[in-house]
Amino acid sequence: MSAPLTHLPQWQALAAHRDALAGRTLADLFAADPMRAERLGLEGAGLFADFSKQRVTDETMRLLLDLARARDVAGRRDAMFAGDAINVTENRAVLHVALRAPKGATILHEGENVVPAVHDVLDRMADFADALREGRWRGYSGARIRNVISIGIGGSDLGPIMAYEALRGFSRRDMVFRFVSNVDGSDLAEALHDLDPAETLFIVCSKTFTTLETLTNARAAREWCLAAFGHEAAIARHFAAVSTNESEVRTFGIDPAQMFGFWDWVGGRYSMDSAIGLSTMIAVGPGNFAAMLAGFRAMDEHFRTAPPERNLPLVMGLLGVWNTNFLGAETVAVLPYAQYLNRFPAYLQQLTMESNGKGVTLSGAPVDHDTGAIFWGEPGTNGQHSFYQLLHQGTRLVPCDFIGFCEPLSASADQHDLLMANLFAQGEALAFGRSAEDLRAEGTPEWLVPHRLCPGNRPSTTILAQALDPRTLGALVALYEHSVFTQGAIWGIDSFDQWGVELGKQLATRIIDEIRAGAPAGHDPSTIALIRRYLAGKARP
Ligand code: G6Q
Repeated sequence: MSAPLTHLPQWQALAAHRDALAGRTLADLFAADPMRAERLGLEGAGLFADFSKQRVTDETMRLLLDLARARDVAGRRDAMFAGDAINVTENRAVLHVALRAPKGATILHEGENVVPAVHDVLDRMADFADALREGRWRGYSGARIRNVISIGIGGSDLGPIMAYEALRGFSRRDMVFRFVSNVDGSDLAEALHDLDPAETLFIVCSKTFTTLETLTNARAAREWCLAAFGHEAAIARHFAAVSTNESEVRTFGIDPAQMFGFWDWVGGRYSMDSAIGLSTMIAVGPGNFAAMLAGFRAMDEHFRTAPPERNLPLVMGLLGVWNTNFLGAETVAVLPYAQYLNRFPAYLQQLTMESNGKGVTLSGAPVDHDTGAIFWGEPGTNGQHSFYQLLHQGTRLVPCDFIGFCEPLSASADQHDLLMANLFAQGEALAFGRSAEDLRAEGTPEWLVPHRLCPGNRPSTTILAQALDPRTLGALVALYEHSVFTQGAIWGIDSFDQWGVELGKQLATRIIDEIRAGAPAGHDPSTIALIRRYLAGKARP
């Protein structure tokens, strides 16, 4: 792996192939090969993905798979499943796949099978979730718990909130679930403003239990509880913790009996299926949580065993490399046609951008190519009435991931048909556009033709599943996890660290002291002037 990636013959073959393909549009590719939709439709773990609207040919796929072989993606995948310390900069194993391993499986970490411990925690979570759902777990005053507030940030928040929203249709409708992450006090204030402390349980989710935002919100929540009950003993009935750090959990005052653990081999953004998903389990019940884990597991197995050319995450990851490095796309739009997936793009932003937003290789050398794309998106059809204009006629190439489901969860069948018709229409319009000839034939005046023309040739993937149920959600998340893995393996970067977020944290810690002292110092002139202006504004009556 020492030669720079772009010097590899497999990379250069792809670059030459891209040049040879130049000028051939998606319309040309479909005209020459009407069967491509069949060949480029892949299935796995209950998901179907149509890759035929990507700007590739069989030759592109062959060359991409050559690249995957040259970069030993399969070997690195096996190393992940074997518990090797593939997070090299933190010297850690990356074993989120163990979180969904079945009871009885063996996954070794430093010689020890971690699966029994995973299932012990899952069993404890299930007992606690059932006790809450059945009203056996009562608050300090004896009232039934009706509100669950999850406090966490980043990987300890985005997964739980996304999963809760996604599976709302499966959740307890007589309970309230809210998620607080921002250190902006208004986040907690809004979450609590209409709640009765006697009926409210806080789950403090923090792997390290030292994160400033989470601990600040947790302390404020504690004060809110103490103000209501006037007694420390109330905390034990109204707080649970999810963490790897038992001593900090104790110091905070949460009884370890209500602590649910996980391990340093679970990265924050890969933790929604660990105890970090406790709020999800309380909302949807242990049975549905187990179904979600089964979905994750099915995709893990597919990724591990499916042949490369039929391997969904591998192919999806490789197509991302193709779009980023060979077609020059800078972003990926994630467009779920499911309102319940409204937090899915935000979840994916962390999964993809914190994982693959890296500028050096595993050995510390600067990369000589682009890495992770910018992920963004909104549920369809809302996005159609805002930013899709740029997708259709703008100057940038934005590959899109459309996600849709055959069965509606709550909409009437008719409304669901309408929703799905929009999804199919968008993929078609992006790929094939609208020609000047068509417009003229329709009677469009000549001066308006260039404005109405849609050039097409804009790539997309459409992911279709039967229904947005727990199992499908697990499979969908695992699909993106392993696609991110594939890209990281091709680029030769560490997809599992996140050093870039440290600097801002360190500076903020310094600046808060300076704000409190009213004396900014040691920053650039712009930052000093901004802090001074803030201090002056704050002092104003
Ligand atoms: C995720 C990151 C990061 C982390 C948060 C919260 O991969 O490491 O988003 O999840 O900073 O950290 P704690 O769980 O330790 O509070």
